[in-house]
Amino acid sequence: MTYFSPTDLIINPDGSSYHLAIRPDQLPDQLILVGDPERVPKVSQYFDRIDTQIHKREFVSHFGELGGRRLGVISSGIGADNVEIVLNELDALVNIDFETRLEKSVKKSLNLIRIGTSGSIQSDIPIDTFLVSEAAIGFDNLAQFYGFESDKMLSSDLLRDWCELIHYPLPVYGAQASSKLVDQFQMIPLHGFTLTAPGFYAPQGRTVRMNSMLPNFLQDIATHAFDGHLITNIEMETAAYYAFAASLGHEMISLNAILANRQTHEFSQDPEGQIQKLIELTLDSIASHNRP
Ligand code: R1P
Ligand code: URA
Repeated sequence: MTYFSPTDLIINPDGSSYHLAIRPDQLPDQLILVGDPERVPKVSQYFDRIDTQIHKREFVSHFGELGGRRLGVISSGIGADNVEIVLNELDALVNIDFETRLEKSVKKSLNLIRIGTSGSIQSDIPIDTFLVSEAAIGFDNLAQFYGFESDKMLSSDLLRDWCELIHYPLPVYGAQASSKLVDQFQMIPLHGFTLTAPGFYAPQGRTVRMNSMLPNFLQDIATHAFDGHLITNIEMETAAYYAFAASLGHEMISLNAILANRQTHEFSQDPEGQIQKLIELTLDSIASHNRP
């Protein structure tokens, strides 16, 4: 079994993972992942009890119980680079023995649900709706460092052809959601194909005072179907979550509160209310799936 050295897998003196500061004995296997650290108490306020609260940098974790099931919520901050840290450390916490630093022979699978916000790029996907990402394409540079491997990864040949159509010069990657969790969230009628951008402004077709090198980016991705699917929405984490979860053997789904419509230029009048509704829907689903 592979051994991980103290510089490859950094463990804090209290036995917790380097950035998340979580110990293996603390981690529930049902986790909600949010971007904003301030969203963490907005989720955990619904738990029957909170037994663990941890805060390091942008990573805030609350763990507890709901309807007899242990669960937790963790914030990642913004972006795929943070997802890289979160998923590596979550996987290490369950699949590496922190005493011996050896990979465990029997692997554990986590159930991961992102509750995030996103912008629609199709005029018929309105603001103040929820959307399940069935798959996501990542424009960040993680695939240049990781050989993501899973039957959930999208075809790199098809992605290369699509990048030509949308005039995008760099390699991209893509992966699918957990089909088990897609089934669990069938009560959300809107399902789509998500683009994960490496930034909020020009990488999502927004220019404020800086011009974009790809001025037609938004129109190009909105109108050129990938493998028969039009891209529905843009955010900043989902593709990385899907690629890591698929490669490491975890179940993952990304749920989006659509706050912006980039075609009609509308933005939600009540973003916090929308996020709260999505939190309640998600926790109801987790609680009802736990009932015998
Ligand atoms: C940008 O404002 C942030 O909002 C979206 C994007 O993915 C990015 O993280 O998600 P969250 O609301 O979950 O952070
Ligand atoms: N989050 C994003 O990343 N983009 C949007 O347009 C809205 C929320």
